[in-house]
Amino acid sequence: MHCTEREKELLQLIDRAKIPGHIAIIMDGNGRWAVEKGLPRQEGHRQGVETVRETVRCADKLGVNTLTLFAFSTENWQRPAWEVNYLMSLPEKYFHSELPELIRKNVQVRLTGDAARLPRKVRKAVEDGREATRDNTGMILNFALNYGSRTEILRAVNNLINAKAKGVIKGEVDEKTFSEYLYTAGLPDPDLLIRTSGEKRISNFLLWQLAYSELWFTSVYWPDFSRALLMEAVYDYQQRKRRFGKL
Ligand code: V0D
Repeated sequence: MHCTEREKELLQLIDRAKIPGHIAIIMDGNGRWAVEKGLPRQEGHRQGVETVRETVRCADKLGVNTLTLFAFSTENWQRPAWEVNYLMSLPEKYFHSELPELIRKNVQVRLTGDAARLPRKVRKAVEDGREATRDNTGMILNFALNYGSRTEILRAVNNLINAKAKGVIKGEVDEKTFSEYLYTAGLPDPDLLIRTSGEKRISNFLLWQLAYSELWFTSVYWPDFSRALLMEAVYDYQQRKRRFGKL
């Protein structure tokens, strides 16, 4: 693999014993990347998939246990139909090119979001990817798809109310029990949240799970996100943790 000087430097600087176990990423700025280059928006999304490919490889190499990628929010349905249609072709394209490598690398694909309300074609692609990697024990690659955090929390509340009525749970609901009713049941909370494209918001992403996460923002658009930036984020995260420990 070809490495830039900064990448080599970061590989030296990063403490392998303190890699964030769970990194979550809001992959923002694909449309703007394309428009600013005079390209159609879908060209940004297409390039965004390339960045997903590289980011997954790099996270896996660094020894990240869980990588969550925010691919499509419940609000994204409000985009023009042609753009939504194009986005909905991406999971299938992604698995067509990446599934052999994911299997070889022992990566397990997971989904976070309301899969039931995705087009059948997308549900099938995602289900096939999940099924093909279900017994893998390496990095968890978790796609947030048709995801909204408030909806997730309300769904948990309603399921808890039903469980309570049936006598499945007794006593007061604690944080651990509540977590088990979220889409992310069984996953650790993110240690590090990365958002690209200069926006400094959480935008209805993992509201409960991000309670104690370190936040890292870059003005770089997602298609230009790189191994070097992922490593910068990890390095920055490690500096913060060290300072926190000394307080
Ligand atoms: C476009 C940047 C991978 C964000 C990344 C349906 C916008 C590329 C997936 C994917 C998208 C999702 C689930 C899965 C496998 C792959 C993806 C969407 C958009 C929206 F199981 N990239 N990607 N999904 N983009």
